[in-house]
Parts: sequence; structure tokens; C-alpha cells
Amino acid sequence: MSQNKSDPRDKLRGRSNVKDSPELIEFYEKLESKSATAFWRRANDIEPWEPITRYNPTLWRYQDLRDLVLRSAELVKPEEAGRRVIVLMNDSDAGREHTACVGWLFSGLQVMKPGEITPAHKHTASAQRFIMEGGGAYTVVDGHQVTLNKNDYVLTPNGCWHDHGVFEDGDISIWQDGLDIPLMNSLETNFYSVYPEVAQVPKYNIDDSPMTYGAPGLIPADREPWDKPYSPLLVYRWKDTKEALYNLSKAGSGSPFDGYILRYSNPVTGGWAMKTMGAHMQMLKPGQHTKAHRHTGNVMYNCAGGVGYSIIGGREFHWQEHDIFCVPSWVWHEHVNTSGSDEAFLYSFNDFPVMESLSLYQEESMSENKGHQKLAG
Ligand code: GTQ
Ligand code: FE2
Repeated sequence: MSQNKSDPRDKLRGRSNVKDSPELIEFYEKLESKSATAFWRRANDIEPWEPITRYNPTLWRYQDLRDLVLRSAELVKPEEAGRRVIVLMNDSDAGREHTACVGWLFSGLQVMKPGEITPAHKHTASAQRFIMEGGGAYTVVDGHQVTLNKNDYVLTPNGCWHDHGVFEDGDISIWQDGLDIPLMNSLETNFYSVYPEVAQVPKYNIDDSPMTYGAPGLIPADREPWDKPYSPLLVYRWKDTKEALYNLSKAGSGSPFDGYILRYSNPVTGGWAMKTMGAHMQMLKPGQHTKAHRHTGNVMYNCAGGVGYSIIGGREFHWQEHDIFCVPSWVWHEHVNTSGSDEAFLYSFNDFPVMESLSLYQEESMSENKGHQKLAG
């Protein structure tokens, strides 16, 4: 999408309205030869009336990708590939250029077979993972080993050593990884290191993180307060998340835009679990059709169960379990659960912490047409 050249507001004073002339064209050429340009040639593009995303709403169907992901497990070894990941690229030039799924976000499907490991390393980019398939997987984050099962949400905060694997008696495991790689590269702050050994030796009891910080409203009292800039709780178990969503649905009527929605938070602060990316799990009641809104910040969704569709920028994107789709910044969206009997669940991750910490988060609800988008075309 690009700036609408015929926006009537561009006639207003304060916008650029200079017409080309032979003298001006010659003048522009002279400027360009000195690595300069006239502001008014660019102004209306670089100061849009509102955010204009370079990214397209995109749907990745799991049934299209799953066989290819499994095929990658036959073709390359994780120790050769570093990480065996099939990257989701936004259906736009910007997506391909920045290896981005949407905005500042990277996402990929990582597959590991029983007995395999992903070699230990660290980077400035933060990562989070949503376990799509498989039991008996684990990750080790700065010496804390965490076991992983389907629909668990797990953190790899920036700068932490990490390696992953699947136990010998586990299942083939497929994860959706979400990282802020495009943000780190745009900021030109991305560093990478490899660990001296192929894998870390866990330093703590297995699952010490969820066993220490995973009880609702309870924090250990026998130690110095947690002072790292990320959550001490590294995994959020699906069983707990699902129960919390059902409880929330019994407690009130939820959000008009998102149904029942929970934020994965740092239990010590109540804030986001990591500095640059956040995540949610939401539940739509049978037949629920939410109202449309838009906001700054980018979101990647993964259907964690159920069937439905989302209307994004006036187009319908139909999803079922493990289909993935994105909502770019400032694009209208609303969600529909098409089942008359079952709940639908949407996991999502986003760059809202960046927007909020820079005071750039803005939100608008649709007022016309009873709060719903008109379909395009
Ligand atoms: O598992 O550590 O999809 O470093 C991309 C970069 C996964 C990982 C990705 C990574 C990882
Ligand atoms: Fe990594």
C-alpha cells in the first residue's frame, strides 16, 4: 500500500504542492549529485497523514506448510542449519527485503525430531515460541531447562544463552518462533554469539522456572527481588492459560474487539514478559463476531483451536487450527468464530512493548456501519 497521491488534504497549506519546471529539474539533479534532495519532493510520502504499512495482511495455511516443514527435517540437520526453520515471509516486497512476517517481526516454523538438538547460542534479538505439535521437547535458557508441550508459550529473552531439543522418547516437535530480528537489524543493534559447547548443561532443577514463578499471584519470598528486564517465568502452560480463559469468560463479558483475551505477563511486575515483544491468548465464544478496531503495532496470530475467519483491511482470511495470519500496523481487523458449538482460540505475538515504551501506541474503534468493516471488492 502506498500514499494516495490524490488525497484532497494535500492541497492544504503545509503540504507540498511544488510543480516541476525545467529550472527545478536541473536544480534537483544538482542536489542529487551532492547526495542531497529537496524536502518538498519527499514530504508527502515521508509524512503520511496516518501510518501506511508496507506489509500486506497474509495468511499461512498450516496444511500447505506442514509437509514442507517435515521435509526440511529429512533434508538438513539442525547442527548444519544452525536452526532448522522455515521462515514465514510477508506477501510484500518489504516482507522479502527484511525477512519479516509483518513490521518489526520475524516468524518461522522450527522442527526437531526426537534426539535432535539446536546448538546453543545467543543474540540481541528476543525470541518466543508457541508449541504447535509434539510432546517431550525442551529448551534451556541461561541454564534453566524447561519442558514443552502443545500450545505452551515459551520465552527466550534477549541476550540469554539458549539451546533446544526433543528427548529421545518425545515426538517430532513443530514450533512457531517469533523474533524481533527485523527490529534489531533496523536499529543496527544485532549481535550473535555461539556457546563454547554444543548444548548447555542445565544448572537448575528441571522446570525450576515454572515451579518457582508459575503459581497465580504467588512469588517466592526467600530471595532478592527479581531484577532482570524480563519475566522469570519462562513458560506459560496451555492447561493454565485455557483454564484462565474459561474463568475469565465466567467473570464478565470480555472485550468487544477480542473476545476474552489474556496477556502473557511478567508475574513480578505485571508488565510485558519481554522488552520488545508481547503475546496474548484469546478465546472467541461460539458464533462470536467482534467489532473492528485498528491500532499501531504489528500482530502475528496462530489459531490454537477452532474455526473462523478474520476480516483484515476489508478482506476475509479463513483459519483453522494452526493457520497463521498477520495484522499490520493501523489496519482494521475483526474476528469471527464460525462454530456454533465450540470456542475458538487465537494465540498472537506483537511489538506493542516497543510502541508503548516510545509512547507510539494508538488505537481507534470503527464507529460507522455498527462497528464492522465493509468487505472490499
Ligand atoms: O531457536 O534460537 O526461528 O535464533 C530464528 C532464530 C529460531 C532459535 C528462529 C533463532 C531461533
Ligand atoms: Fe536463537
